[in-house]
Amino acid sequence: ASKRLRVLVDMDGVIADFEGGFLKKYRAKYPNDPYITLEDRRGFWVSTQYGQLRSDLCEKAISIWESENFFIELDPVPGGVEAVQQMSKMENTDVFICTSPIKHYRHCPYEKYAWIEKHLGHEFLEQIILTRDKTVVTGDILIDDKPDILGAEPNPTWEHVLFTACHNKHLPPCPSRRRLLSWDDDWRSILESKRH
Ligand code: DGP
Repeated sequence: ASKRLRVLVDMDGVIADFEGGFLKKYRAKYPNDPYITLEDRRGFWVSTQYGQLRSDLCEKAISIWESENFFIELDPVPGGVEAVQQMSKMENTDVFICTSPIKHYRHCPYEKYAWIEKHLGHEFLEQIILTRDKTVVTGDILIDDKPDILGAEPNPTWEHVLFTACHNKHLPPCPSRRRLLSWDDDWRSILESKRH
């Protein structure tokens, strides 16, 4: 006996494997340049860490996700599509995919729609929120792998649940922030805890 629960689910790093797709295409395009294994990734911004490795690698990294077919060809994160399907079938639950497109807009926004259609179905196109500022979107939960989600609204309505990714798994534990270690983790309990 309560209102509907609104769950916002990030795309890259949460349901679409941005890091794995990036590394595979970077190594294919630049086979003679150094790279950072997923084990050694630190920090949300891939281009920042590549630029620290060698300054010219920053723009080489950027060239990968600005390329046609980068976003549409990302593999699903294990269990992510299934979890989103299951939560969207739950009673009194609305699920939205809340994702920030890159500013090089030639391919990314189109391919994000195409990825959702391919993996979640045509009906799920109704559930897409493309925004560079997630703080102005209202919801009960935001499942996102980015540690710091800031924007125009200093007090977002949602609780940010940090989804574990290669770049954030070494961050010191923060008692006030809940984590999902993977889609095998207990996301159902987190949803239920917000239904009051
Ligand atoms: P989101 O996961 O919704 O917060 O979107 C962030 C996007 O930025 C996602 O497509 C991954 C991408 N990204 C990762 N590293 C970098 C980077 O170093 N520079 C830029 N411009 N985008 C990056």
